[in-house]
Amino acid sequence: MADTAKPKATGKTGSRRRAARNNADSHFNGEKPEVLLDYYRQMLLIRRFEERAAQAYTQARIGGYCHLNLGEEATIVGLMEALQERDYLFTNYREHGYAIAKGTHPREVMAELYGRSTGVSKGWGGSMHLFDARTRLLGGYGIVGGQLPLAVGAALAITYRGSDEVVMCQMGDGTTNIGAFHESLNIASLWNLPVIFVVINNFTGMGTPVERSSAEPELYKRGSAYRIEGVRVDGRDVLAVRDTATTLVERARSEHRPFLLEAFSYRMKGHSVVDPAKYRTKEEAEEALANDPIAMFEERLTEAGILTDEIKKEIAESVKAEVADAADFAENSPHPEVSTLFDYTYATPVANESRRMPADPVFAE
Ligand SMILES: Cc1ncc(C[n+]2csc(CCOP(=O)(O)OP(=O)(O)O)c2C)c(N)n1
Repeated sequence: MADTAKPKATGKTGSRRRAARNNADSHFNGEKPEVLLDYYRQMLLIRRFEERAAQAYTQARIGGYCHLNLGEEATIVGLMEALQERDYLFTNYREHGYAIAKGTHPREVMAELYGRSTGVSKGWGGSMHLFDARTRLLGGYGIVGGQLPLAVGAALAITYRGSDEVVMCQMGDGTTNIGAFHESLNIASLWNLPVIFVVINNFTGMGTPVERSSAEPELYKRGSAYRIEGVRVDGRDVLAVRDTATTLVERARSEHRPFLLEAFSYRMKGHSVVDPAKYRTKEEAEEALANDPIAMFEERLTEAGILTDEIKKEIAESVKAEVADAADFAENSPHPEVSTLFDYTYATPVANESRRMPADPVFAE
């Protein structure tokens, strides 16, 4: 699967590559090549990870729901580059790539998808509920909009303690129509909380286009009723996302204000792994593939002489190995003990917590 989606060789001649290298600055305004290649690698890692997850799902290695970040890689890497390590992140259920880019090891993410005890949520969360306090990823939520009030609460805690972290709260376009969106934006603005609401506009909430669900389809404007400044960015462009998000993150930190960032990109597959996306026309499906952010970045890097065939091969191989290692790790990890089912339900032990499972005899010794 990963092989068929391998980036195409560009076939540029050496002299053209050299000439292009001289143009690198005009393409990228003095960006360091190693930084650009790191972004490229991160994006490719997320792509290959997700492809492998899709494969594992169809082989019944992964259960439950599974939503992929295919097509959103530039947005994810750009957003995570804008955060400091101490900043908090809340996401919806489409979050594998965010966890990896925020610093969780791909092994622990894959193991969680497989429901193994070595997973980042000890195997009890699954695809939609990745949680990593070490990297300050505070979930992974399956309820549309469920993450928003919690993100606002985290921002309130930051303000209450007088510290200088910010909260980023990611969501999909469809989420802007849920009540929690409006309640959360209202309180965040009223109480001057440092939270960046990021709307990933992939133009579709499950199978419903934005224009059919939002009276204001220009989503960055949807905070205006709450006096929240909104900005739209091309989510296919990792550098544009990084720069725009960095400005908002730093403004939230210094001005103690919420902001709304809309990043648009294309969902390359269906809503979840099991959705064949039959509601899309052939043209729409082709349009999504033509807007592949990795292919676009690869072309720019190649034009600038930063991504040579050799480097491309090297990165592709190391990414392939890392994903294979993550899948092997997951495959060979144990399932969690049933007796630990309630261990992570509450922060503190609960006096009458039941250890009895439905299949256990009621009067067991
Ligand atoms: C409260 C609630 N209502 C409905 C659902 C079912 N549901 C799951 S995903 C989804 C669409 C959300 O679309 P969007 O916010 O655009 O996010 P995307 O899937 O595009 O990332 C819906 C309606 C849900 N999980 N929670």
